[in-house]
Order: sequence, then structure tokens, then C-alpha cells
Amino acid sequence: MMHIMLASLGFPLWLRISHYINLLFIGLLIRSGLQILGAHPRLYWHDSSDPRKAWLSLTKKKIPQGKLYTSMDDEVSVSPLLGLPGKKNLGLGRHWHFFSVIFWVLNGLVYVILLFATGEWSRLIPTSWSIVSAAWHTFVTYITLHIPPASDFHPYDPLQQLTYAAVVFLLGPFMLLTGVAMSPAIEARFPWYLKFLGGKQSARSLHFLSLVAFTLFIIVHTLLVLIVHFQSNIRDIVLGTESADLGTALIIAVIALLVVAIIYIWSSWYSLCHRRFMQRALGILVDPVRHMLLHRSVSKQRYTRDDIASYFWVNGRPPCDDEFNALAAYQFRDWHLHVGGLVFNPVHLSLEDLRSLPKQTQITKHNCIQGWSAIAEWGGVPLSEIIKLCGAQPEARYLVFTSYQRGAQSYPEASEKEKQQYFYETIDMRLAQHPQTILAYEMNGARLPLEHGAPLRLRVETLLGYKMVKHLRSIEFVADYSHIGEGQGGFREDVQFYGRGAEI
Ligand SMILES: Nc1nc2c(c(=O)[nH]1)N[C@H]1C(S)=C(S)[C@@H](COP(=O)(O)O)O[C@H]1N2
Ligand SMILES: [Mo]
Repeated sequence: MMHIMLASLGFPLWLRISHYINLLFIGLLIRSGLQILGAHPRLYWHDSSDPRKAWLSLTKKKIPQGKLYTSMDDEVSVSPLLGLPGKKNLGLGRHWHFFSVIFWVLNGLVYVILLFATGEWSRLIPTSWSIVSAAWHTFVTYITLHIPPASDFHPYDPLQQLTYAAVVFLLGPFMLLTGVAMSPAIEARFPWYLKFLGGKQSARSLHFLSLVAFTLFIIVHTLLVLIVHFQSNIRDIVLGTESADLGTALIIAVIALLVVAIIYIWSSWYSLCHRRFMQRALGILVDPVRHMLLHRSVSKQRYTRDDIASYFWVNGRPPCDDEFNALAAYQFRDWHLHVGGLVFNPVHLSLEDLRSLPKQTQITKHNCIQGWSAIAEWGGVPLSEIIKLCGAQPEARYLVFTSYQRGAQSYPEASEKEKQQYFYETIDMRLAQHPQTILAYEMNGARLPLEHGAPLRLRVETLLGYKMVKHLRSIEFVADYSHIGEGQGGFREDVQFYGRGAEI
């Protein structure tokens, strides 16, 4: 009785629309996800991200011995057919991923709310264990290359119902939970959550495996729609009832799929041609959402010495200018950090001066935007001490950290002009005052090694690695950063179109 009643409901318009919106955004999510994966095409179960211990390497690149090899060297170019937007565009791929996930989640919420509000849920969520044996029966039917009779569908067959319920209520949320776990702000604020998932790299691997599961589901789902009672299916999917006109259903389906295909092609093509425009346009939505959800989180990381990684990728090669080499040759005895801009007392601090200020050590996890992570102990001066020393003027809103190192060492694919520019990044006053924001001169109890940023680097433990400028030259307090570089807030934002905030 129940079945007949529900089947007669057909498929309401809201359900068909949300199915279509879901299809559109899932495609954008998968494609931008592949783009992100290409930035570090190795998967691990352990947070030291040791490439020799990767369980999956989707690259033929080998790590050369005895030569500095950076994670930027390891990035692979993704075909625009697979990735969104394609080529080496991690920054834009992430923008598309976060832009799409906002709509995907909203669409999913509307769907679930309406599912329960209209009683449609009872077609999806099993209410009796007998469905398991019924689903097994259907499975055997399919696996022996038979097709269940139309009467088995009310409107779903038992196997279909179980699978849909699992995808909607288990796989979907699992993708979100593992995705969120990769945010350094979430990791820093809720280290227990990451422990629960087995760490950042295991969350990343699980996120990838759920992508594989999702992709398999989509393939099988589409094939079965095409093979098993196709004419009824297409009427149901498009017009909501099996008594609808087949021709109309087919025409609408073809047009709807063409629209999706055009959006997929356009999104890659337009993003590749107008990278700055797309960075800004997608940022209009992504930046405030990210800022609102994650910017306030303060790092509560407290790892132990046993957690310290045996492998720590390098990103950004040491500077090679004569000026820097001369400083390095004397163990940075003549090096000074210049602190100026909108402050009451500009200061020049030597390493000795910095060492005489209060020292803080912290064992925290570094998260590179490309995907790898590693735990280390950092020792240095809390940035708040420097702010106290120089006194920020009330108009000061941001701190600009400039390196001795130039674009050529940060991003080999930069233009000639960008290669000459000094690497810089900005953070705001709030982040600067965080208890775990420090200027580190030590790593794992020893002097900061050259490749990890000697003589001094920034550590902000709720952000991605690209914000943590190595080989510091100066800190400038400013009211606004739009006049610096390309005005996006940092070298990697200017040149590689990374996001303005680095909390995810
Ligand atoms: N000066 C400078 N600082 C930099 C970079 C760089 O290229 N130049 N790369 C950033 C990026 S993307 C990361 S992930 C970290 C890497 O730090 P590590 O080399 O100590 O692992 O440094 C950040 N700081
Ligand atoms: Mo990075």
C-alpha cells in the first residue's frame, strides 16, 4: 500500500532540480579536486608526508638524491579535460573547489530538508532490515546479467535504495568531514578531530578514496539508468512521471546535459584566459565565507617530540644573491630585521637582539597549500613581543613580511619580472597577535636550517605554509596592502593566484 502511494507521488520538481544542480556541482568539485591533487600527487597515511612512504604516487617524477628538490618541483600539470581549470593552477582550482562546495552544500541542505518535509524520505531511508536480503537478491540479479522487472522499482529497487541512502547520508557527509579536516585552521583549533581521523594525510587520503567511491557510483548509476528501463528512467528524471512524453523528456535531457558541458568547458577556458579576473570573481564569495568560518580560530596545537616528522619537504629555495650569501657566510652576524611602517619606534634587530627577547617553542604541524604536511618544533620570539617593542600605530591593520629571497627561487615558472621581485606575504593584526604566531630562529632545537628559512622565518599556525615567509628581511606595518605588488596580499597570491586568506 505504502509503496503504491509513494510511487504515485512521482518525482516532484524540487527533487529533479536539486538532482540536476547536484550533477553540475559534483562535476565542478571533481574536476577542481583533481587540479588540487595535481599540486602534490602523492598520498600518505602518515603526516610526515615522506615520499618514500607514499601509498599512492600519481606522478613519474623521482626525488633526486643529493640535490634540493622542492614541492613546487613536484607539482604536475593537469589536462584541462580532467582538471578545473587545468595546467598548473592550484590557486584557481581551489577557488573553484570552494566556490562549488558552497553551492553543493546549500543544494544538499535544501534537498534533505525537503526530503523530510514532504515525506519523500521514506523512499530513500530503509525502515526494515529485510531490505538487506532484498538488496542482495537484486545484486545477484544484476551480477548474473539479468534486469529486475519494472515491478521491483517502488520507485527504487532495494539495492538502489540502499546505495542512494548510503551516498546521500554517508558518503556525502564523509567527503565534507574529511575535506574540512584538511583546513589548517580546523586542525590547529581542534587537534583531537584530526587525531580521530588519523591525521591530515589520512584525512586527505580518505577524501581521495571517497572521490574514487563517488566516481564509481556515478559511473554505475549512469550505466544502470541507461541500461535498465531507460525510457521510464528518463521520463522520471526529467518530467517526474513515467506517463510523460518520451520525446519531450529526451529533448530536455539533452539540452540540460549540453548546458552542463558548456559550463564545464567555459569554466576551464575562461579561467585559463582570465586568471586574475577569476581569482577576484570567485573570491567575492569564497573569501568572506572562509573568513567568517575560520579566521577567528586560534591554534591549540601541542604535539610531542615523538610526533616530529623525519621528513620535511622544502618549498622555496634559499636566496642566492651576493648580499644574502655574504650574510650567511658570517652566520648572519651582520643580518638585521627591519621593523617599520606605521609604528612609533622603528627597530633594527640582530639575531642576538631577537634571542634576548622572550623565547617560545611550539611543536606544530606545517600544512603546505599543495597538500603535504609535517610536524616540527619551532623556537623563536612571539610576534606580539615585537609589536610591543615598536608600538603599532592605530591605523596599522596589516603586517607585510618581506624576504631576502626572490620569485625565481619561489616559483620557477614566474615571468622575468616576477622572478626579480622579493617574496612577501601579509597577515592582519589579529593573526599577528595569536599566541602561536612567532618569528622562528630555531627548528627542532637547532638553528633554523638554510632551506627552512635561515636566519628567521614567520610561523602562523592556523594558516597554510605559503604565508610563513622564510629568510626575513623586514616587517612593515601598513593600513592597506593594495599598493604592494599586484595588490593581492602576497607573492603567491599575486603570481600564482592563491587565495587571500590561508585558513583552508
Ligand atoms: N621566502 C620564502 N618563504 C616561503 C616560501 C618561499 O618560496 N619563499 N614558500 C612558502 C611555502 S609555499 C611553504 S609551504 C613554506 C615551506 O617551508 P619549508 O621550506 O620550511 O618547508 O614556506 C613558505 N615560505
Ligand atoms: Mo606551500
